[in-house]
Parts: sequence; C-alpha cells; structure tokens
Amino acid sequence: MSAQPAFIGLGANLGDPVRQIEQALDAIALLPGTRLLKRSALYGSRPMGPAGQPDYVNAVAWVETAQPALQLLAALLDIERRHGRRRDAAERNGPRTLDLDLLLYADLVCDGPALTLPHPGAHARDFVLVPLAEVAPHVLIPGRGRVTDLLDHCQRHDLRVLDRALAAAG
Ligand code: PH2
Ligand code: MG
Ligand code: MG
Repeated sequence: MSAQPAFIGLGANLGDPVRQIEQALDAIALLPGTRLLKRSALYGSRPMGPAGQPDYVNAVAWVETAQPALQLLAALLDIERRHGRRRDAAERNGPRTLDLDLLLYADLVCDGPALTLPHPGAHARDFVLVPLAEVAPHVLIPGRGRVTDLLDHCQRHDLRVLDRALAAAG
C-alpha cells in the first residue's frame, strides 16, 4: 500500500504529561513504515469531562504511513499500554497517562466497533483543532469542513501553548 497521511491526537494529564507526550511522539516516529512529517507545539488545556482532574497536555502529529488504519490504531494502543495506560475501570473522559487518538486517516470515513473516522470529537474540540490547524491548516475533516473554519465554533478549554520556542520554530 502506498503511504497515506494520518493525524494523531495526543493527550495526557497524569504522571509527567509533557514527558509522556514527547516519548509518544518519538515512538510514533519509530513505527514501521511511518514518517513523522510534523508535530504541533504542546498545549495546556482544561479538562473536558469530570471535574477535579488535572489539566491536560495536548498535541497533534501528522504522519505518513504505509500501515493500514486498523494496524496503525493497534500500534497506537500498544504505545498507550507501554506508557502505563490502564483501560479497566476507567471513567469516561477521566484522567489518563497517555491517550493517542487516530483523528484522520487519508479521507477515510468509517464507523466500526474498533475505529470511527474521522474521530467523533475531533471537529468540536479546541485541544484537537488548534494543534491540528497549526500543523495542517488546509486539512479537511470529512463531513465537517475545513479545520480553520471549525475553530470558530468549537468547545473552549482555555488552551495555551506550553513551549513557545518550539511553536515559533514550527
Ligand atoms: N481527553 C479526554 C477527556 N478530556 N480534556 C482535554 N482538555 N484534553 C484531552 O485530550 C481530553 C480531555 C479523553 O480522551
Ligand atoms: Mg481522547
Ligand atoms: Mg483515546
């Protein structure tokens, strides 16, 4: 299969979130048949979901991969596990050491037991759209529109850039 573009959302709010996100970006770059084309800055964000959990660190990675979508998803879940992610008894939208969401895979639209594309929340959340627009402002979310247009109407979580030097360097 030829290489396909894909976008991955990263989030963490337990342990050492900055370190976990940086390590996950390194692990994504090392996936077989996969190139990390661009990564966003790290963003701090207020939690969506149950109150009382720590703020999140969020980022987005743009990759090109020869792995089919389900195989890429399995590889991402494996990276989550290796970073101590526990899914048993986990609260919906509760705190987590590492969350890797496959946001977009080429222009694939699917709704299956293992994978929904585009990611169902991607179009509505600033902690996804802002870093996504930073790495790829041209990108279209199938069925929703251009990422830069969606930004105007999304939920706000007090997003701020954590590493300004990196953001400036692109
Ligand atoms: N992820 C969640 C639940 N809530 N809130 C923020 N700010 N960022 C996230 O990545 C996030 C969240 C579940 O995946
Ligand atoms: Mg998520
Ligand atoms: Mg997830």
